[in-house]
Amino acid sequence: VVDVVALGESMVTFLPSRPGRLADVPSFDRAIGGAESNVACVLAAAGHSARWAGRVGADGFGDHLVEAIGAYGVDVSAVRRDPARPTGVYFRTAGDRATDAHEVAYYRAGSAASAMSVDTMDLDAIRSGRVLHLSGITPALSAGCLGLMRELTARRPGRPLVSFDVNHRPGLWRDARHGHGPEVLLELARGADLVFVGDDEARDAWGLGGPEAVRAALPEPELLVVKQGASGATAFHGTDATSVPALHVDVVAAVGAGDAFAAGFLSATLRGKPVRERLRHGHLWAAAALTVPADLAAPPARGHADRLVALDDTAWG
Ligand code: KDG
Repeated sequence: VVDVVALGESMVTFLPSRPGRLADVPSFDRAIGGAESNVACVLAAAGHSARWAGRVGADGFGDHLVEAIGAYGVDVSAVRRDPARPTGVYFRTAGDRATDAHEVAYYRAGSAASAMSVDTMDLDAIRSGRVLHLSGITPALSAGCLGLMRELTARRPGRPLVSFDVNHRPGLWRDARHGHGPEVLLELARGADLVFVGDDEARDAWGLGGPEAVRAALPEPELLVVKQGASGATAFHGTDATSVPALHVDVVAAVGAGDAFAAGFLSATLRGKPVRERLRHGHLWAAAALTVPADLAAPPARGHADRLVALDDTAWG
């Protein structure tokens, strides 16, 4: 059994060659993006078995994604090629260091991934891991994608541990006719076993202020992780709450840090680590991603990460 299956849209990502407004950047470097495949890539790089399930076009960008994600050691056998629709791509600018304000231009409407549904995807392959990792980006893509997400988050005996990163992308929901983002995200999160959400997302989407308010609105998941940016993260497990401060790093680009956090937390979960250590692994892996311009950074080596995680509270304060 594969450790983790991650389902979602991956896109070819174009990173700016220099800082500035989208209107002014003259050239871009190709990279890969997609929150869920990022999680799969980081986990595979850390020695876990991971599969990415998605849909890409029968085009060169689709070839590139399948090859590049496969090169991380991720199993891409559940990726479907769509001859009728293109692979999504997106461009972004460099974030302002202080505010991380950056522009994102998506070219993904009508993409191959937006045609994911219960009819076009192999549900057995998607459910075959110990963990199924999903995000709130997928339901924004189309009615069929939302239907697929509802099916995968329905509580059923024998399902894998369902991990859900809320990943609220208001820009993707703005024109969506098939649902209202905040409502859909809350509904899907209720069906998950493990939920990751930023306190900023919870405030913007649901008007909830602070981790306790988020837990009160989301009592169903066995484990709820509320990320509080540079200050840390709090995990709610039953009636327990565990908070761990984040590491202080010089941020180069925040994109991908949430995915790395989820990957680190999931890795420690798969290894049976206690909640505090899972949070610390999340922070360590996020720190690696925060300090590179691309979405993806190599995760810290296992032995090294375990030693850092084992340091006492004074080192983590
Ligand atoms: O978490 C990083 C992602 O935001 C990025 O890779 C693009 O998946 C993406 C999205 O839809 O925003």
